[in-house]
Amino acid sequence: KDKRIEVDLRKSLIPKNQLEQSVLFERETISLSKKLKNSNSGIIAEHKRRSPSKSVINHNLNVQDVASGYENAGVCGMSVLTDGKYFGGSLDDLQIARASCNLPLLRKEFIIDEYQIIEAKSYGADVILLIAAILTKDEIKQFSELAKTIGLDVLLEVHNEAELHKSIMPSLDMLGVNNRNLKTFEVSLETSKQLSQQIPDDFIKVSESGISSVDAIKELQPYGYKGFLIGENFMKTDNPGASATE
Ligand code: IGP
Repeated sequence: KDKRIEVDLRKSLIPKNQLEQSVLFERETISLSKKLKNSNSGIIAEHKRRSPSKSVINHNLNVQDVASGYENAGVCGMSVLTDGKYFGGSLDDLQIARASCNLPLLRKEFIIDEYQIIEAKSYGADVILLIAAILTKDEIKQFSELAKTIGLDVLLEVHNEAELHKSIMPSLDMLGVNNRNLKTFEVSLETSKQLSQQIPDDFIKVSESGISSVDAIKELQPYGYKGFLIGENFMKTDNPGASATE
């Protein structure tokens, strides 16, 4: 409900057609799914200041340094939290990241309205996240088709079999399995392992959350995972880029 109010407010401040005329909206996007397909350690490194499960992760870094650090580390893509209420992020963070690196950027947000997809592109994103737990099948279809029309990749996030089965459709590029249980905040890589066989081969598989070591990546690769979304483990250090290099 808060998101609804927030989105409606922004919509009245900056109408959609104004976003569509922005310089970044015209920019040619970079495909994260194509990059992951051709990589063998597909790290998507996240900028995350705080989270509901951990509260403060890191408040002392600026987005420029994090973005250029991740790029120098050779990661495949960067995820930028734009949600303010729970994660302390903003659209400014996304725009600053865009100006600071040439990595494909994922707008990490609770998307509930088409407006946020237009917004994602006009602030420099290449990829959007859609969360199956908060969307109907029709919304997933409508939102992912819009994203594809404007040249954005789509990462669809699931937590369980029911969410996965309602979501499989051709307008998605990547299927992400979130290892964090949204109710208990517990993380288990078993979630990724269990759901992997049910994800058709034409989608790039991404494992999200709770990945804290190279060993975890090695453990997940045999299950077909090509992408690994890592936030806290990098952001809790003084130099996220250096931690992503290891
Ligand atoms: C990163 P971690 O455990 O490495 O910090 O997790 C990412 O997967 C997590 O931030 C995330 C998320 C989300 C955040 C996954 N899905 C949806 C907000 C909304």
